[in-house]
Amino acid sequence: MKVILMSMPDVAPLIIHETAIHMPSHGIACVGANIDPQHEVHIVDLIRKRRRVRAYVERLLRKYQPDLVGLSAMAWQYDTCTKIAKVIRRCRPETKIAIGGYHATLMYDEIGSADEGRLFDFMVRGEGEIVCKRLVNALAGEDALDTIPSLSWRNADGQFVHNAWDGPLDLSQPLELPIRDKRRLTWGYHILYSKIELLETSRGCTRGCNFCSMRHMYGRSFRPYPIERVLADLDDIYYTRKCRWAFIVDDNMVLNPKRVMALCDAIIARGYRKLNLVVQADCISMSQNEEMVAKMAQAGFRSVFLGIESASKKNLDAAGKGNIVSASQKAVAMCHKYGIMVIGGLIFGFPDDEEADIIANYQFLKDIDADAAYCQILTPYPKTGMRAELIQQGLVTNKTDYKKYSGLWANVKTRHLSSDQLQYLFWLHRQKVLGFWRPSGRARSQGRGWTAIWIYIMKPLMKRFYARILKRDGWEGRYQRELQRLERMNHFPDLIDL
Ligand code: B12
Ligand code: SF4
Repeated sequence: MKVILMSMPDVAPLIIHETAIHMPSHGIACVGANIDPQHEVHIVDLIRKRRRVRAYVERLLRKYQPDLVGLSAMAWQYDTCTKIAKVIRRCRPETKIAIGGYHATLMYDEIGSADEGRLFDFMVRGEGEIVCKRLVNALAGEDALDTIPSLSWRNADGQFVHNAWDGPLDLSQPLELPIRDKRRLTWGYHILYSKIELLETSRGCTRGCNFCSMRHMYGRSFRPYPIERVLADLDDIYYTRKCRWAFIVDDNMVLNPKRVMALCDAIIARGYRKLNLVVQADCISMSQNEEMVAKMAQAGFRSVFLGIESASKKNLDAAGKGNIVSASQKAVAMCHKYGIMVIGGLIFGFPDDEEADIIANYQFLKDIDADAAYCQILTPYPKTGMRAELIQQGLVTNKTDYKKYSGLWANVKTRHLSSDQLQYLFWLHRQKVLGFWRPSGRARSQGRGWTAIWIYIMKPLMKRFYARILKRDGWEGRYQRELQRLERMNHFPDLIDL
């Protein structure tokens, strides 16, 4: 069988310009690697082909003539996913199409009964390594569709049959390392123009944030990979791919500090030189475990995405996070003490938010001296507890257009702000309170080249450019330009009219 797995071209630049970070999709790399070796597998990250998506996909289909194309999509990429499925149907009707990833897992019932559901032959719910491996074997006549857990397939009447889920994947079993070799048809992945690869040390999270999709993906579980397997994966990144930056995609790596310390010890013992690790972490674990943070710094952790979410206790309660305000302050201070850069994640648009809360939130990020901001508007992702609550309170203003569910757009209102006001104030106060990015000493030491370009060339030019626009059009005019830019960002001209 010939298989191509694709991730979508849509981007959501919540930290920096959309061209500054392009990382591969770890999902398709893991799924593809575990398909049996007698089949030919290729993977494609369409973020590297954003200019002429349709032409590129058609070229691939003609060249590789796949029997199966697997598409991976989050909620906000589903619209593009259906368009790409249409391109495949038209160009190569004999190719079977499977959809996997977050949207298919959370919305399989709805997709299966909607018109556009006809575009897909299979849906893979949850983790895809074993399901997709068995699906490909079944298409080759060596397995049976009705026995593959978590697979949705069509019966003789064309109706989807949803095989039951059989629990989260056991990560202690032998699983192939993700694809990073020539089976990957796209390349050029980078974080601020340094080559980057992705690494996974665990899956799942047991915390209860009610805006997060994780519980419905994997159940409330935390499953680590064996440390030897993580090291083999890191060796592949460091020695075989000669890559010095690795982004750890774990849902919440720091949940078990003892294990993190054992992992760091193993990485330190390996003696990788100039290794830079980036990870997402929660504030409680980081603030309570100084020894772990110190070890992380020693092992090469340079940047941490910290889920601060809000400076307001009432908002944190609404998010199911508990009061983590002081934990956030402590976690940032702790990271800084050991030279780790903090990208502070904030969420805006909780039910009681007023303009003053938006200002206070940005001010909080500034006061705790986060090195960069990762700010998004509260998004009612499908099947989350937060979505149910917000709908019940009449606060969701866009329930159906998932294309806008990327964190950049206001799909909710608050009790005090309309959706449009929230969108505007979210943007306005970021400009007013945070202003243009001022790289800290930590950021400068991690990227002397690009921070110098930013400080001495880009920033002065942009400042002058925006000052002129501000003078001519005011804040409102500048905002309208920004909205138009965002609207254009994930608009793929050759996918229209499908
Ligand atoms: C790492 C990560 C990031 C990294 C980026 C990594 C990257 N490659 O670009 C950063 C921090 C930059 C990021 C940004 C964003 N992220 Co993010 N991210 C994650 C995280 C933590 C892990 C994703 C991952 O790689 N997992 C490991 C791989 C192996 O698992 P996987 O992708 O699930 O794939 C498995 C299955 O889904 C399935 N599968 C997947 N695709 C396919 C396809 C086929 C054909 C098959 C058969 C199976 C299959 O099999 C895979 C292997 O088991 C998740 C989850 C979480 N806890 O928050 C969120 C998550 C995916 N992100 C999310 C979102 C919304 C975003 C952003 C839009 C902004 C935001 N709000 O944070 C941006 C968009 C980035 C972009 N592409 O432009 C959401 C998606 C929600 C949804 N319902 O759609 C999640 C679930 C978090 C949440 N809010 O709940 N993210
Ligand atoms: S800590 Fe992160 S992964 Fe865990 S539930 Fe909260 S947002 Fe989701």
